[in-house]
Amino acid sequence: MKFPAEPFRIKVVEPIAMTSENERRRLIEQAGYNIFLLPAASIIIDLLTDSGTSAMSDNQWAGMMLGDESYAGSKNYYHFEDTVRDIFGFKNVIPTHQGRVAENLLFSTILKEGDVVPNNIHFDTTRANVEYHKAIALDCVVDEAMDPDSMLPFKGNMDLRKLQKAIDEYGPERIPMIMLTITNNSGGGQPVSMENIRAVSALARKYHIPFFFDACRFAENCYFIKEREEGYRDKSVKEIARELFSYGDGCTMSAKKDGLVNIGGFLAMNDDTLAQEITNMLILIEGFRTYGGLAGRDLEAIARGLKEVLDEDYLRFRVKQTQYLGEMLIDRGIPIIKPVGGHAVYIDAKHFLPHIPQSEFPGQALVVELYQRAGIRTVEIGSLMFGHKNPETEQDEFPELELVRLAIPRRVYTSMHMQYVADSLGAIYQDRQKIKGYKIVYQPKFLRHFTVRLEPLSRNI
Ligand code: PM9
Repeated sequence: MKFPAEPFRIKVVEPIAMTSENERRRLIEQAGYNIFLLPAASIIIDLLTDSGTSAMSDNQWAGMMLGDESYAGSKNYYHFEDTVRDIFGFKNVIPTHQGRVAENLLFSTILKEGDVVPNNIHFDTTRANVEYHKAIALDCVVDEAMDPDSMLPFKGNMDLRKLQKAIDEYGPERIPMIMLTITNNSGGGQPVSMENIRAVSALARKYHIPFFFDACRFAENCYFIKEREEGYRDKSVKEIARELFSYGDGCTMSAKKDGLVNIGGFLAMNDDTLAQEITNMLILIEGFRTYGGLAGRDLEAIARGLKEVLDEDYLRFRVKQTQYLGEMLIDRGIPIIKPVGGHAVYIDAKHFLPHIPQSEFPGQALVVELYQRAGIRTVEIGSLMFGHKNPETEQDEFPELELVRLAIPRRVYTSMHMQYVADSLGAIYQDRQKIKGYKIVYQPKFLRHFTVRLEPLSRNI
């Protein structure tokens, strides 16, 4: 069989409200054509994000009942700490309530104005956290990452020449840290190879620059290494993870992805002095070091989730379900980023809607159309998320890739749900000439996609 069946049975169900197209048209207009401002109850299939949307297992729910809610020293914290140490291998483990707080604590402790943080591609919260400290978030991913048709097996790899150039140009003293996002979310959920990780680590060590992972989807990345990289087929995903993290000095983690939970995150690192400084900040903004903004029961669910996510039957299904959706879209002629990544299928909106210029947000136009017609919520990763005015030239600048991401929550939707998504997109693709662009009527100063408001352009194309 090409695609495995779901390796779980469904014991609890959450009904989906089947809203009408008219109702959805009214709701999206009220939401300023911003899908973040929609009531979730109006959505049939929610592919906005794979973050915090996982279905927990019976084992995790059972663990929730064993929550020790002591202010300090909860037994769940020790289980969580042991589990993180066992998989990630870092000495100090600092819980946070989600990934961006881990980023914020790390960057506010080590960054100063004018510093540079290279990464394959910074995710939007990572970039915003770096830039908030007036530092430069530098993307050094391989060029192939920008070519939707390149079939490179590790399209999330760091381009070592770009990294070396950054070190030469800025000097190691301006680079307090090198990061690597596994898998590379903003570049299509593409994995990074062990070979590349080893090389980045060697370069970082040569210049005494700390090397951190953005580890949100580490298990999916390790599964790709097992499947695609020579020498790893007979290793367990856990062994691969242990080796991978041994090349780094620490990581930030949103457990809302490969922790298989609805809330939680952590920072882990070997440096005791840095960990102490961050823990002092943690107490100020999140809470004591044995809970970091989480309940004891949440820590228990993360500890159990981190063990479950390494199950290879689960990972095989996870990666293949995403691939199944991707292949159904390819069969319908829809342009997507290839090869299909781990947690999401990314539609190439520039080629889906070539008649809409990036200044009129083709990715967002497709997102809105898909919600209106089929009740499917997705997210734009393109001109709306990353477009900005260059302060020197006053010109609008747009990212190279204009994507619509179909992120698949873990253990939530069946293959028939995927079929519905593929058929709906197939029907929209047939009528794509009728879709129009949008203009912005309100935007905040940063992370504009969360609260932006838009209006459809009335002109017919
Ligand atoms: N990622 C995602 O949908 C959720 C937020 S935006 C709707 O992909 C990486 C690689 C991420 C990420 C979140 C975070 C932040 C850091 N790095 O959401 O703060 O993909 O837990 O994690 C989202 P938190």
